[in-house]
Amino acid sequence: MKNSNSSKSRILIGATLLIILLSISFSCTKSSTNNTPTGSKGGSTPGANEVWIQSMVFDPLTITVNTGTTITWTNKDVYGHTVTSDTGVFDSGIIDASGTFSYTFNTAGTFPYHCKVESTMTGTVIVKLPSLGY
Ligand SMILES: [Cu+2]
Repeated sequence: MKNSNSSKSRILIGATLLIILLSISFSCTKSSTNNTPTGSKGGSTPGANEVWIQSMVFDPLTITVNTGTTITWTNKDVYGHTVTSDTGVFDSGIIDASGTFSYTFNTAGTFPYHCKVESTMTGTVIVKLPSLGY
């Protein structure tokens, strides 16, 4: 009688521990999916290879990438902007609010650009050959 009681309570303790463990692992799973996203996926800062057009500023002002990289500009303002190469390499045309423009940089070099709507808005893309790692 006493024996069966204590084994019951042992089972109860085991079940309680299991529930605690499960809820801990559940909350871990939850927090990992709640990781702060970056970039246009919903974060508050531009992600890799992204430039945000925000408050009439290109953010980051200068972005450095390897050749072959596609950069995406996202217009976070409520009015249109352009991403226009100073040397005629690329021109987005008007990017509407929440619109994006992407360009793949296959040639190394420095590419200054501006916004045709507000000439005070300027930015620079620096494209480098990938490091060979030795
Ligand atoms: Cu602009």
